[in-house]
Amino acid sequence: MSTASTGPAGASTGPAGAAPTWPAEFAERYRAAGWWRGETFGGMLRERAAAHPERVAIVDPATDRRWTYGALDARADRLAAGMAARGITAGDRVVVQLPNIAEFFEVIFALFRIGALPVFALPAHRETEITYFCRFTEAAAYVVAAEHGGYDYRALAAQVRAEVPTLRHVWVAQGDPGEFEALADVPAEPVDLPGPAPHDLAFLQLSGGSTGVPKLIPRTHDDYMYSLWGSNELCGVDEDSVYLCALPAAHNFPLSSPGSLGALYAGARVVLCPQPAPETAFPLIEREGVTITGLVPPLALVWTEAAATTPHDLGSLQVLLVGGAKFSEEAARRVRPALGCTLQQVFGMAEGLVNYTRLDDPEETIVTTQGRPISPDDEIRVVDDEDNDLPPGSTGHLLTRGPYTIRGYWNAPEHNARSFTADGFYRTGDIVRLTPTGHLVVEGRAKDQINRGGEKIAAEEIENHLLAHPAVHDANVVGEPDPYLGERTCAYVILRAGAEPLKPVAVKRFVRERGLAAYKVPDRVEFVDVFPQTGVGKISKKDLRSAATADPAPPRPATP
Ligand code: OOB
Repeated sequence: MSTASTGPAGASTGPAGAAPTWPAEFAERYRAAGWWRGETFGGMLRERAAAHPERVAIVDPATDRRWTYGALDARADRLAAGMAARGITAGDRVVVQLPNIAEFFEVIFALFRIGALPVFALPAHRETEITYFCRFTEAAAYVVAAEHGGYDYRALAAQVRAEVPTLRHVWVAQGDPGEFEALADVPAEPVDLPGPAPHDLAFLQLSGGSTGVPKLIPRTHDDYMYSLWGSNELCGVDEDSVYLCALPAAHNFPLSSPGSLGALYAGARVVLCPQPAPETAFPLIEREGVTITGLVPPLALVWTEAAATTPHDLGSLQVLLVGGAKFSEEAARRVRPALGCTLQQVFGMAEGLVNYTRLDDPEETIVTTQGRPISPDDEIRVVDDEDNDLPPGSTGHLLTRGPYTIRGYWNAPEHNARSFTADGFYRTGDIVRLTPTGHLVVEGRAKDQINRGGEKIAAEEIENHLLAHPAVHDANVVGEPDPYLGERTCAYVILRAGAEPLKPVAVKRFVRERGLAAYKVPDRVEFVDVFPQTGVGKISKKDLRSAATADPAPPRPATP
């Protein structure tokens, strides 16, 4: 793997890998300030297991398993030994696509122990996305569950393996492994592994993105660990906390804000929720005494409604984190009365910066803002289109730099030149306003992305798939308001002259059959003759968005 500097000026490439990292003076500052504690994930788990081996770390209700810290630690050692014996070494990439099952943690801690890098795919990803992740990262292995949600991941793995020559192993957790090796057969007698250094890369997270293909986000042990303990302090997570992981475990929000990894850092308990509907989550909250969890806005709405009639006692719940997309003030006001807990808004991004409303903020601040940064060293700039700082209180582009915000994507020099300023600020693509108390209010988005109830869709990615249809001349994808999801996708399509007329459903099927996650299939397809243009003749997405909003599709029941 090349370690040449690939980033903008102001960033340097260290031993962390093929991505720009923090310049030495920043790294020194963050260490001196105590933000970077010099810990690794493997070492952290070892310490927690030594301190309280018998405390329960992971509860997996679907299979009725409860792993103590001692058990998780020992399992990670054994799995690391087995993976190492199969040739997985430090720096190797391993695509991990697991549902919310205990093996997720066994696998990632085994990889952390080796210094191999999990690449965090989501269960919703399909052939197109997984093939891309495996190919782009030259992944050595791919870990799946046999089946989940009625979908056979072995069939997906067979397709991916046929296309990606670097993929030496597919390991299947739970169920019949088919033609592949069962994850349960991999563990071996523990061996001594040198392990990574705190400033090394720990894993690659996926960007929500606004480009044709997702970018990969390189996070180090030092920086991510800070976002965990920093979050724990602000969310009141300590060793008596019980965190319910209701969203897909690999997403940055339930992983680290403060998430499952924050809970493990604190020596607390993680309860894995197989799916986030109240029927599944509420009995678990009651049974396990859950104290804190995180949801995207559409789910938070469903929970507040369901709480009114539930027979389950939700009294243990102290904090509900809501983030991933804008939570409306009206919905935010309903949380405390309905669920009897404190709402904490989270405005975060897998690239780094995470903002929280504070538990002791006035209720008005909690319901009207998206919080303020974790760290005193998080630098926030609100700028105009030319990167000029705007007067306090103005609405503008959010740029940020800090001790847990990346300085560049993995192996993406061209994107990096665009997504980061010369002095290392990340261009979030979010339009925000800063209140006098230093809280951020998210006012909109400049990036060409649809935020479908917290799931991010890059317009360009879907447009490229639409353009692959032989009857499609041109396509533009925009977001339109949705009462439940916040936004949903609308594809405007111009057909080729003389092409057979198409039905919207055929276009949707075409996109789905290209092997994409279901949430990326356009909710609505409209055929048009021309696209509106701007003064200089560019296609005006702004006008398309207004058209979609002015002439919305009829409301329909939606799923997040
Ligand atoms: C979280 O991470 P990502 O990487 O999936 O998405 C980041 C983007 C932000 O740039 C922003 O556009 C949007 O999602 N977003 C919000 C928001 N939280 C995220 N927009 C409005 N209000 C909010 N509260 O989504 C994520 C990562 C860590 C913690 C929480 C969310």
